[in-house]
Amino acid sequence: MNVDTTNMRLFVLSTVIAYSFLLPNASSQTRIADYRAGSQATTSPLIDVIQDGSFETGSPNDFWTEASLNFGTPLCTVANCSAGGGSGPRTGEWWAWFGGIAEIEEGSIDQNVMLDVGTAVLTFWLEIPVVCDSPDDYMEVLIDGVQEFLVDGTSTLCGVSGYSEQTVNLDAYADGGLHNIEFHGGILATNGETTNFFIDDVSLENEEITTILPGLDGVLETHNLTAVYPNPFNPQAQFSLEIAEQQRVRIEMYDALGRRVATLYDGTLGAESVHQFQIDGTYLPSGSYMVRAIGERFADARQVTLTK
Ligand SMILES: [Ca+2]
Repeated sequence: MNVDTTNMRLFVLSTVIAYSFLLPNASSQTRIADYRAGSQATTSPLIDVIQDGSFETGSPNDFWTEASLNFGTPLCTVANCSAGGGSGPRTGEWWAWFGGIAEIEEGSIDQNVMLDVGTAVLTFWLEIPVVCDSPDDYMEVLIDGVQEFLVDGTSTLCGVSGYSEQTVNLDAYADGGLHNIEFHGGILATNGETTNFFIDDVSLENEEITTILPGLDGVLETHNLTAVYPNPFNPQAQFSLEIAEQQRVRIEMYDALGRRVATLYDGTLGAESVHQFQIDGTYLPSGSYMVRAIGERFADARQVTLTK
């Protein structure tokens, strides 16, 4: 079988897009390479790290630590506590009720959660079904003892029937560590009545963000970055990059001290072509260099030596 290699070669050449660069003098580039600037982030699915956010394992609870000055626990069912002049639970049979007595009352529920590095958003549902007794009555959310949410007796939700959704950004705590989340209420019964804060359906959605640093080879099998050739070179060399999917790509060149000496390309590259890059080290000193290519779905690097 005869293969028309002439036509095949023409076809390959026709898909090559060439880029050529004259590299600047490295001595004029004093900026230390910021490796994070060349990083990319990938995210994982949202994971709710709260255990039993609807309190349906009841009391004593398997996941929440409970405390209440007058009742032993803020966790309630209608059978145990009545509906408190409001909805009772939002879902299921159990909810957390802070208040419920015309005396000084303090209650809390808390649990420890592990948060991956990334984002974290706390969501819960709040109802304050009866007219608030005192502006000083309050319910707060504490993370590691730090107040991140507060509602008190001045809230427009006082006396409103029905739950409303509350969200609190907790990104600052998404650091790969263990954190304590606590709902805590204090009722003073200043005017001889109570204030009721109802909580149900707590979730804490954590989205892990993984940073992929440039230079990690073969993160995804979606590209082909050739070696730089010739190697060693003087003063010109070339390499090519082929990618499986169109994406934004940045190609940078670093010296042996990690200083970026050139940005060879920063923009969108198509998948239909072999992209050929030529570098010219006329104004660079001899030495070892690294060419890093960072796309949205890959990162790769090649070493090359300039010998004059
Ligand atoms: Ca519930």
